Amino acid sequence: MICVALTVFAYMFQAVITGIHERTFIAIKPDGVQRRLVGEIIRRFERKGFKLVGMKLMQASEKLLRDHYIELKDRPFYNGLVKYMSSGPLVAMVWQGLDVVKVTRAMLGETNPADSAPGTIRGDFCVEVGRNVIHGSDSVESATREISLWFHPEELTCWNDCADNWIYE
Ligand code: D4T
Repeated sequence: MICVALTVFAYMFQAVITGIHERTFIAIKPDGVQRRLVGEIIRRFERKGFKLVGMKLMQASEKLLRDHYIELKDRPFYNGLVKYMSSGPLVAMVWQGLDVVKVTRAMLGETNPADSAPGTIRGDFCVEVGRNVIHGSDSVESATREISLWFHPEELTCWNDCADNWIYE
């Protein structure tokens, strides 16, 4: 019930929610889907202890991607990035948990896979910045914006996690 109220509140007021209800937007990019990395990536977040509250396989429109990457619109790679991201299906997800934005960014690795440590997703599964397999929101504010861009409130599911007492003290 609290979770549903927080979801509606976050959508109505673009409110930033932290603590164990913090959420982030993660997308397995078209190269991640084509390379059959979906199961491996989801497994990592699940085993960490985060909770999946939204997921869909979709081919995103150029319009959605232009909005998503609006801050990069003046960068030389922007058009190529939008084309690649719209070129095939991706998996859009919302994950929830304590410090989920910061922790999932660490699990992703650096934007450039060459700078990503082994053990991170980009460090383990890719080599070039333009095919870096996964996106994750870089701040709680970006997460709020991105979740409302990619998901309708009713597409997010609040569910009781029976492992909560073993993940949080
Ligand atoms: P995303 O947003 O995909 O999680 O990436 P980051 O948050 O780690 O990095 P970003 O916003 O700076 O870049 C977005 C996206 O653009 C691609 N890119 C980036 C690229 O193709 N060429 C480049 O030179 C850079 C810097 C990769 C990620």
